[in-house]
Amino acid sequence: MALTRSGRLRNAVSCVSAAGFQFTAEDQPLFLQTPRLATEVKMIKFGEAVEIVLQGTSLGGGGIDHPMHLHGFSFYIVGFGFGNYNVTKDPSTNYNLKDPPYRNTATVPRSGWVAIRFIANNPVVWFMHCHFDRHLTWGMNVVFIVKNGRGISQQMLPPPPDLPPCY
Ligand SMILES: [Cu+2]
Repeated sequence: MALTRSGRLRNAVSCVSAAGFQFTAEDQPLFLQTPRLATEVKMIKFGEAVEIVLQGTSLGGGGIDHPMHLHGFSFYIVGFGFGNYNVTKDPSTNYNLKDPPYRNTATVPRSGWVAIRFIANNPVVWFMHCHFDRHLTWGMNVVFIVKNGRGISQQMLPPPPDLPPCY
């Protein structure tokens, strides 16, 4: 599964598409069967409008649907489709901006994609992951760090004074 975000990261997806990578092709390069060990953290400014497109792939024999859950926010499911997400076509043809569902979990269809949107107004570290535990352990997850805003109510609370220290 590939993850993108509007702005810079959406442009990154355009680059991938321009290179001709087919996320849902029958045959994928063998090296993609082995995930790369990494710490994936995306920084988000407080109050930023975030759009994430979750792209399903054909890795692992075509895969299955993935229930992707985001902690800390509910989001609008603004679009979905099958095959590769097309950054120039899909927002105008496969998005529902009139009455999108409001959820905290969205199913990425097998060999398809889903687009979600939320306002990052809850500063702290948040986890987004596939709700199949097996997939979670395989690395189908990401961490978002929503930065503090300027207002006092837009910032993470400090630790309580009686919080035990780490040793
Ligand atoms: Cu999954």
